[in-house]
Amino acid sequence: MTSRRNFLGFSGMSAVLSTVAATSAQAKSTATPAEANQANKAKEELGYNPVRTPNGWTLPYTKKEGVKEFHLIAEEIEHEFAPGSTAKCWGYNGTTPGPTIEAVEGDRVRILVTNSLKEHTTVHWHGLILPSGMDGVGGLSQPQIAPGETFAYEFDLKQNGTHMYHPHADEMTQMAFGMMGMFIIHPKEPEPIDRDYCLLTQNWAMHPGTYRPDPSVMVDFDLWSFNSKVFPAIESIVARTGERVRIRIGNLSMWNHPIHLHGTSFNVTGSDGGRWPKSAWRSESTEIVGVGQTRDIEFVATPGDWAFHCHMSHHTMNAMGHGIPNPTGVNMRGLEGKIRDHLPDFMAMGENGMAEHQQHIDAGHHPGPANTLPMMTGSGPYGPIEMGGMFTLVKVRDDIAPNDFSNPGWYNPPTATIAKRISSNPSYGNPPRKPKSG
Ligand SMILES: [Cu+2]
Repeated sequence: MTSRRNFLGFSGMSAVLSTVAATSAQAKSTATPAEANQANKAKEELGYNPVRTPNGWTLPYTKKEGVKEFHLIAEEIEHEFAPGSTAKCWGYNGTTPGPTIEAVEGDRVRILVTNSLKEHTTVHWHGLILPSGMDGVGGLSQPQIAPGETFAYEFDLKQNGTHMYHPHADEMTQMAFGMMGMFIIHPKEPEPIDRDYCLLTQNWAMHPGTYRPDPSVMVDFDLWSFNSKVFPAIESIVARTGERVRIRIGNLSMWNHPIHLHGTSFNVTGSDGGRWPKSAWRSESTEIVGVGQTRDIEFVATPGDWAFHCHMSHHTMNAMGHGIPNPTGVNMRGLEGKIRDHLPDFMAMGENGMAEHQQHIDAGHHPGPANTLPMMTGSGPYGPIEMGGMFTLVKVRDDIAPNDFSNPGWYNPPTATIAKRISSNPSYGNPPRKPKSG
């Protein structure tokens, strides 16, 4: 099997190139006007503004004698991270992440869990205050749910906030394969939020050329995702100018993620402890969401296309190499022919930095392993964006209808507000440099 490490070693020093053309089109949101109307109706009927799970969905429930009953089914699924990379994953009700569960503080919920896997499982309700026997730790708080069995969890929701669910049975494998979801509990009193989004972070060891995540990997991951998708397949966060937007971020991955939003100073306003009192809010542009934590950020939308991403720069890349010789500054031109005697596919790259990789990918130069995304993907109105992984866009426009979540396309800024070229002469101007001492 080709591992992430040795694959890069032979393919030309640094980048993973793909047989598939880089996906330049952005992920389209699927909301239609009919759905928008439904969302409005839902808001009135529900008494809260439902969360939107980009690329995901919310689990419907039935009300039985005052209890909200949900039904999860744990199962193997075919999952696409972005066009060009699919895998056998495990999830709930046909998706990873599983559907978002949404309810209101004070509700009594019954959650049926059917196990359609070939090994046992449980579900732990991460962050919820509940009876010990409902906590979902296999062997500790309950017998395991054997293949084919259905268990019922039932408890009162005694809090509000941004929570998660995941197995507490063969966790290393089941979570590495994608079994996780968000559990949002709204307060009884509606909150002054216009658009409420939730994103769950995860990492995947999808080694180049393979079709199933590797659960044994601890640090050297290939894909970094929001709601199990990687850029450019992650739906944009859409808002109308002036709206108050909340993004709830949960982390069930193996790394902490410093989540950064461009163009605004957001407030960190909540967590699994609910919406904090204003005195506890913090103004930030980057907030670390630690493993096992959730964080809510809120901001007032300002027009533009704004990058929203993890600030670990390797987490905004797809499959790439670690621990290989650094090619930057190395003249490889003489070397290329000699190496091709042994490795006909070898292409020297990276002498002047890594940006040329996406150009090679877009030009279709260098076939990489099957089912493997390029390191950098996605193009914007001015060229390659050179991002992948945990990267998406906050798209704010003046003319977006309430509850319209469809992708408005690229922002068209006033001409006077775009950075522009004023010289192509490398000796232009006289930029000051710090004088050499001594
Ligand atoms: Cu990260």
